[in-house]
Amino acid sequence: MANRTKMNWSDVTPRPLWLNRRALIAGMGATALASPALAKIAAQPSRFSTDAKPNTLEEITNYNNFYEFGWDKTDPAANAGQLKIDPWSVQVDGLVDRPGTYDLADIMKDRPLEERIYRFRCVEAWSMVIPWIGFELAGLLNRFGVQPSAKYVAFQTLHRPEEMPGQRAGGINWPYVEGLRLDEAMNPLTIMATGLYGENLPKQNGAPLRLVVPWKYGFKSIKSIVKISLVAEQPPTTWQQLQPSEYGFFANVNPEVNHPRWSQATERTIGGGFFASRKETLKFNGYGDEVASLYSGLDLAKNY
Ligand SMILES: Nc1nc2c(c(=O)[nH]1)N[C@H]1C(S)=C(S)[C@@H](COP(=O)(O)O)O[C@H]1N2
Ligand SMILES: [Mo]
Repeated sequence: MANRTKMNWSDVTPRPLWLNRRALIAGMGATALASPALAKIAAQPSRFSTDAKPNTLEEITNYNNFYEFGWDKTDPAANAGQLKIDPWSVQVDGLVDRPGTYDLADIMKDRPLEERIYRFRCVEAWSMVIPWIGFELAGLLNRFGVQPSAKYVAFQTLHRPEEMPGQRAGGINWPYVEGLRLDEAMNPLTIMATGLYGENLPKQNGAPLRLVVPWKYGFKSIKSIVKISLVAEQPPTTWQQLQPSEYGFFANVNPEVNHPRWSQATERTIGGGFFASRKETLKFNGYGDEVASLYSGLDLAKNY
């Protein structure tokens, strides 16, 4: 992992891409044109960032999984424009000293924003590299006073069928829910993303606030979060509820444990046009130095 703490933010910025505002607006859908110009977010680079070349903004905002807006990869870019993200608040409850409903500005208050260029691996065996802007979840949770009896964190996405056509269809038991063990949530790699490529998060990527857990399959990285609960028992998660034989609670990226219907040994890297290719999938998506110790003694084939 490169140590970037001595570099300037501009040193890790793929400049031409950052300036490609037209692609961003196109990716956000037509309604974005009505919203005020996005301010460039000032963020510090991180030693956790990968050296790998990020995907383009165009790729990151036009090849999405966000089933609230449809099942096809291009549906979120086409449909997420209608999502209203202002005002936005997050309910915090369960085993905390300071439960409440916090508005987004309050959630972000005093959170140091960093750029985290992370590998992102979907359980469907495709991958990207994404330059997130966000803050460590641990710092946010600590603000609420996590009680010793809390062992897991549960997250919930917005449920607003008027703006989310996928929620008017069946298939999933809405709202989308996810969860982490408390030590996973407190790991410094775990962030809440509020932006990418130095701009506010596009709606199709989970605006205004989404989880990013880079050593786990993408479905753990729940989007457009409205509720965070500290709980004692392992919480239900959307994909585990839907198909428990295929999707587990842990969902750590693991080339040695195949999905029942496909291999997880390799992944298709999105982008590169004609040269789009496959690469070997890395255990914990390459973040083993930081997270493997969380799972010592755990049978990862059983706890998939
Ligand atoms: N609420 C919600 N969160 C979600 C999803 C979803 O459908 N709904 N899809 C998940 C899946 S399967 C993946 S791979 C990632 C995709 O994130 P991206 O579109 O920003 O690349 O979001 C995850 N978070
Ligand atoms: Mo995914």
